[in-house]
Amino acid sequence: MLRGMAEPFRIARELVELHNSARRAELEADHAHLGKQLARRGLDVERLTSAAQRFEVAVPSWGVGTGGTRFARFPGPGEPRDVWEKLDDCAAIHQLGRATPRVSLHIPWDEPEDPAALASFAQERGLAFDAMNSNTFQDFAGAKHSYKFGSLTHTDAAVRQQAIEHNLHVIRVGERLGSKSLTVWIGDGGNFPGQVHFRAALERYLESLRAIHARLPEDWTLFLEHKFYEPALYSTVLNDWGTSYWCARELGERVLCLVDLGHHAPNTNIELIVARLIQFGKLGGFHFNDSKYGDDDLDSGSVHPFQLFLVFNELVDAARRDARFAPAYMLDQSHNVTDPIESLLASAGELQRSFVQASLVERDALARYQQSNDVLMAHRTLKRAFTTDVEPILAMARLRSGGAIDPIDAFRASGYRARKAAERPAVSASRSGIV
Ligand code: RM4
Ligand code: RM4
Ligand code: MN
Ligand code: MN
Repeated sequence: MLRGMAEPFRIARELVELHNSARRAELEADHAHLGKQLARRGLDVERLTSAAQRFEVAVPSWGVGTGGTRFARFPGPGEPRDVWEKLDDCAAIHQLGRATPRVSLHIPWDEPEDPAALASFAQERGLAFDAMNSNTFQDFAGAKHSYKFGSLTHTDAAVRQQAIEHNLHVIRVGERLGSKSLTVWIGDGGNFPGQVHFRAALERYLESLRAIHARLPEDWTLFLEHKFYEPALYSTVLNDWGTSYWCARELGERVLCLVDLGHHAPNTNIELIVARLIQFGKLGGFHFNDSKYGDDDLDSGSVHPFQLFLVFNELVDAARRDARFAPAYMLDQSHNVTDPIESLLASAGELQRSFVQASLVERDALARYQQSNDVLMAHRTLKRAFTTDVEPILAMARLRSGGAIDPIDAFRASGYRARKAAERPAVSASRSGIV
């Protein structure tokens, strides 16, 4: 780590204050006006603003680097070159948006040589660590066995053992960072009919997960992340939420399902899956993103904002019924053509927006319309919440939490990216990547 030559550039507090002072009066007027409108519906704008202030979503360490497709990657200027610089970017995101105090690390992409040093580096920047992510979907230099034909479900026990040990290593790193959960996503599956014995592969998955679960620290949670295709393009081992649910149930109480919005076929009713997993007590967390065709190609809320709202509608409903309900929220998206910091700021804001809109749903009225089969009015109840412009609540939440009223404007005005481009000359092999 070549750190310490010159202090890296940080966005000055005064810049954020200047930004806010130019916008504060208009925001106060808009917030007060929205407050009056919401009061007519029996809603308290102050409570909603505090709820928005409490909303948190973790950012993925890999998300601050530019992503790519299987055709090409077009690196952006000033990209972070190591985990330290990634944390600097995550700190800038949290400084302006105030909704992302935790970072989710991918090992070995962001393997810290010294976890204790990384933990205090993060703490100095007001950051902590969220779920750890293991990576057995590619080969790394020095590995004895290849994952070309699978990892935790490989036909060869020695390969499975290597993948198990990797996950245990990730847990150990996470313990030193203060993380409390491990997310396991594998690329295992088949490209040809006949290649994989479906049931035998799932048995091997369970056996490997049992070995990891046996060594899970007592206060940790294990998240199983399903995905219906890619990199395996004919079948995957943990292909859908039903399989994930069954495995989580077989494995034990501290094993929960994680829903990545991009890991379903187009048109899948994801909010219904969310409701089912809540009902069965197995919803552990989310990877948020959006997509038109597949996986994490697009930013949260950019193509299907109504779907995002409907997902949060289930989450808010569940939280009202059970105060302990608190799934882990993470962003997991590939930023190929935008500045990753801007995309992450915007995406965290989109989640917050959906959360606040879902909090506006008049649930007693909705229950009455459902009971009497008043279909149109039930639907309109949701639409009324969804079509409310809650931006003044989001902006006020940021202002009150010490962030920027318009974080993307403030980010651009700060000149952060240009400064980083000067500070961080490109290196040829950046380890940040997302598929
Ligand atoms: C594209 C398209 C082109 C091919 C590239 C590599 O999807 O099919 O024809 O040249 O892939
Ligand atoms: C996968 C999956 C994992 C993520 C990797 C990079 O599709 O979403 O959660 O860690 O991509
Ligand atoms: Mn994911
Ligand atoms: Mn994905």
